[in-house]
Amino acid sequence: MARSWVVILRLFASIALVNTQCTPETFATILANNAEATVNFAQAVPRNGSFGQGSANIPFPFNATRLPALCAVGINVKSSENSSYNFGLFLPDSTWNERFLATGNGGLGGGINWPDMGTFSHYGFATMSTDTGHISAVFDGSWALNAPETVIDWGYRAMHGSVVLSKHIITNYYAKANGIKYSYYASCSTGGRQGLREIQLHPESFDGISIGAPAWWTPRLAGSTLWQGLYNYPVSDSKHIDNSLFPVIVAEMKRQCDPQDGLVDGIISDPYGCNFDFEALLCKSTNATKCLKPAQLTTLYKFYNDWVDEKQEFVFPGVSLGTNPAFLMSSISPLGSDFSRYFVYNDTNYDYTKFTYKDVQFADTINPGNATASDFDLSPFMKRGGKILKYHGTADALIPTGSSIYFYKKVLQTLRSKGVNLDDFYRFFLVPDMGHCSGSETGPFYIAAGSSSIAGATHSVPGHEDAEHDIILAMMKWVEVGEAPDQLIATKFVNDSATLGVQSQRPLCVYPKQAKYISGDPNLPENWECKSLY
Ligand SMILES: *[C@@H]1O[C@H](CO)[C@@H](O)[C@H](O)[C@H]1NC(C)=O
Ligand SMILES: *[C@@H]1O[C@H](CO)[C@@H](O)[C@H](O)[C@H]1NC(C)=O
Ligand SMILES: *[C@@H]1O[C@H](CO)[C@@H](O)[C@H](O)[C@H]1NC(C)=O
Ligand SMILES: *[C@@H]1O[C@H](CO)[C@@H](O)[C@H](O)[C@H]1NC(C)=O
Ligand SMILES: *[C@@H]1O[C@H](CO)[C@@H](O)[C@H](O)[C@H]1NC(C)=O
Ligand SMILES: *[C@@H]1O[C@H](CO)[C@@H](O)[C@H](O)[C@H]1NC(C)=O
Ligand SMILES: *[C@@H]1O[C@H](CO)[C@@H](O)[C@H](O)[C@H]1NC(C)=O
Ligand SMILES: [Ca+2]
Repeated sequence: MARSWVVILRLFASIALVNTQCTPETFATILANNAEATVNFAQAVPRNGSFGQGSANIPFPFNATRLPALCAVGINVKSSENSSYNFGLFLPDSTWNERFLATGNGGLGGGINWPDMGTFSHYGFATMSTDTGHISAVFDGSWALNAPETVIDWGYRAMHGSVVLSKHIITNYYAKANGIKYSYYASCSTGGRQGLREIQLHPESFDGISIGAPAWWTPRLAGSTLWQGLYNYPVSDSKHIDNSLFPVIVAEMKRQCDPQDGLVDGIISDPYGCNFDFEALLCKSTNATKCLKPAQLTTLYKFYNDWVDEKQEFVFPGVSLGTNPAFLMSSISPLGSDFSRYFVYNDTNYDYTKFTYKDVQFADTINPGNATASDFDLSPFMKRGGKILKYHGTADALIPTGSSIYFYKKVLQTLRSKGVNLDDFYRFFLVPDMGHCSGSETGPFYIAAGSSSIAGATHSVPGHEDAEHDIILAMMKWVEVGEAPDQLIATKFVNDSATLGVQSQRPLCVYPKQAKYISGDPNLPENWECKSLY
């Protein structure tokens, strides 16, 4: 089955033909009836060529490289009286697979994601990414100050407008009678939120989406990011945990939780099943180092547990056991403080050290840019045949893993009474030990999703370019052939370099199932099985 699938894809790739020129005039003609859209450029890129906008594209300063021969296009769209956004297209020449794939952004950043577009163009997709209406670094939210129209572009408007116009452009550019066969989306983090928001507002946009660690609950995530940083301040306080203790904390979590999942392998496969004894970190004498004092332990408790308000109401999940706390604890992340300053209070001098739950409640009422992807009734997307593959690392310090579990459960609570079986259209995979969107020291994590390119590979999983190992191919197979993935096999390459070969592979299971070790070499996927815990 897997092999014939690849053959089918190759067949599509070989029959697509372009009969239009890659020039600004071509696209100006296609957009002639759209008063808001302007062509910035159209540039032919030869096979194995590169494309990008250099350092002017702050979050994506590196060119996409080793591209298939394609046409790179830039379009500007006026979105209100005083705002506009740009989007870019990579339109493969003879290798077009008659499919469209859009990708997204990271953090609060703005810029066209040419690198991920390049990765996905290798499958044959015509790819698109938008700058969301501004140019900024991932950790910079200052652009939002008194710019409500730009915040709306970032929230959802730029993505939707870009998707609609891209489909129009692609259909006309290739001049194929049947137009686009299938439309997809793949991205992580803010990109995950953008994809979810798009299918909530416009279920018709995509046939399938691959979503990683989505930043879906915007005011809560930003608020919690700030709140978790504030636990550890001021530095002079006895509750402060110094940077030097973070490795000690992670090591103790690994020591206790790694074996509790059934196999000592340096990987905490089930952080939620770990019965962790925090007090094991307590200092045993007054002069002891590499240990915590009682006040510090209280900070740690808060950090690894859900944030609840004074009335014990849930606000946002904490990070999971095994996550390195350095990202949120060693400084106050602008992802939290900039959001309050520039999106909520419009005040550059806002004193974020006074931040409390009341500020989260206020941010909830504003919901800047209407960005929050909290329409849990995904049945319109399901009814049009849409499929969702979602993944989240269990050691994510930027976006707590629990926020994806919470989202999943909310959708379940919304749809189960309607007789829906989530597995029929929405499958969720936890990736043990993976950090934010990609990366793990020892755990297999690589599934060829967006924002996770690997050294020595243009795309996909070298040596395993099939729907069992590659989430993009799994998504296509589910949408186009109707075969859903019961598991995905994640790969760990030696030193994360595809040219050095595979170190280990392991199944990722459809939530809430978990991979359990059977016997034999634990680096081989066949020695694991996906099991229900009850
Ligand atoms: C493709 O381009 C890269 C540089 O991006 C270069 O190192 C490589 O040799 C080129 N390969 C071919 C086949 O031309
Ligand atoms: C990146 O791509 C642009 C556009 O094709 C090109 O002008 C530039 O030279 C490239 N930069 C590098 C470092 O290859
Ligand atoms: C656009 O105009 C409105 C109304 O004058 C103003 O509030 C806003 O700051 C302007 N800029 C943006 C990017 O929204
Ligand atoms: C800040 O500006 C946004 C629009 O950009 C508005 O919705 C919000 O109410 C303002 N905040 C305050 C505290 O006035
Ligand atoms: C702790 O350190 C202080 C100062 O260095 C020293 O005077 C004291 O004897 C030490 N106490 C113990 C129990 O080692
Ligand atoms: C925000 O989006 C929701 C749909 O999720 C819609 O019902 C609502 O009208 C939107 N609000 C604004 C202010 O655009
Ligand atoms: C992997 O990286 C380590 C540390 O940088 C290095 O010592 C080792 O030689 C590398 N392995 C291979 C096969 O390149
Ligand atoms: Ca383990």
